[in-house]
Amino acid sequence: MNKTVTGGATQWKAYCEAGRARAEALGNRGPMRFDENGKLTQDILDAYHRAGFYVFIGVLSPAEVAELAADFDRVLDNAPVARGSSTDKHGRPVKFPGYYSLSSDEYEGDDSEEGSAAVDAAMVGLVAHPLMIMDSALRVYGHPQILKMVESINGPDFIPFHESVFHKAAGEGLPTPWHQDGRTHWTEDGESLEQPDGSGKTHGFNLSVSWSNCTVENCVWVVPGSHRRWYLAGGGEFPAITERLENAVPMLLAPGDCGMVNRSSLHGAYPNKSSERRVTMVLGFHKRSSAIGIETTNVHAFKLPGKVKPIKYSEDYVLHRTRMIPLAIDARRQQYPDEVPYDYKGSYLGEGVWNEQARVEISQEGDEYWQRDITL
Ligand SMILES: O=C(O)CCC(=O)C(=O)O
Ligand SMILES: [Fe+2]
Repeated sequence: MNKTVTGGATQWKAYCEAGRARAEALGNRGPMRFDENGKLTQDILDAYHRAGFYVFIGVLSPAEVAELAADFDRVLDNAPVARGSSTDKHGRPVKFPGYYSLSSDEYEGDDSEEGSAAVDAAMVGLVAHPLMIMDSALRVYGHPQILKMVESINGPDFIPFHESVFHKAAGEGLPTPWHQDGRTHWTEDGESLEQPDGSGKTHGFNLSVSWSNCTVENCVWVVPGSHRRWYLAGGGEFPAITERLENAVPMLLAPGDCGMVNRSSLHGAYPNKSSERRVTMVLGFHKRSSAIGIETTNVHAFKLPGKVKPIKYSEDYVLHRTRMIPLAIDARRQQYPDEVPYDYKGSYLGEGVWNEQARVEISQEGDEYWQRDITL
């Protein structure tokens, strides 16, 4: 299957440089470009469907990047001081307890409040459901260019998936194991139901919106073309992240760039041992027709990843969750009155006006908007 490259620091450097050269040669990066019908240009669509990922450069303005970074650093600063703690290191209440994925060796298995290891920001590996936690993230979710791009991939009737912020701290960022996210739309033999041109049922995509430098050392790597076949078919397995796949390509992003990965692609991240942290917000969308009536195991509709529940997606479930799209568009309109907002044509339930009442409604304990996240 995949050939791997092994060795110490020198070989790792060489692997990274070879990966960078493959990334530059792949022809799947550049600014978002649209044709006269407002659709992504065909060369971009072709490159995305061929490689299974695409890098859009310069999507967010430096001002918006700065706002996201500052907002996220406030969230990090308010992380619980220790596992299970309801206060942060400054003694303030944690505004969103339970939404921080905290990881370290000392930390694992230590569930007690007393005697638990202190948490520092570097131990926060993920913050779940940022639309509720960061207004800047909600505004990105309503970004007109991003949504126009999404319409080109999924058609106008697109619906939400799930959102989170990945934080790979400098020097100690944990790896993301090699995996394919899509679990529903494969044949028995592991062939992709998604057609080479993107038609048919799809698993959607993850869009990594970056407000940091995603370098060869800390970024997500993708195996080009791997979205056509499921590694788990016929009792198969994903490679371990200790395996440096010879054909993998780093998804290099500068602050303000967005990397779109087909959820059927094999992707992962090596441990971040570099001096630069990586922060990326992952958001995504599905075709409504790929979700309604589908039975699967949901792994996203929880405060934090790690749980599973069987589910069949009803129209009502999807209509409720889809309200987050017009809400985000409206939140963005209020902050950027000179921008032409995206005109969402899909159906949803509830008011599409962003205000304090909407904020209360989407964060109602036990009925938060993310309780209807859509795993495919
Ligand atoms: O950012 C990462 O390291 C992993 C992201 C990922 O797996 C995804 O977006 O599906
Ligand atoms: Fe993934």
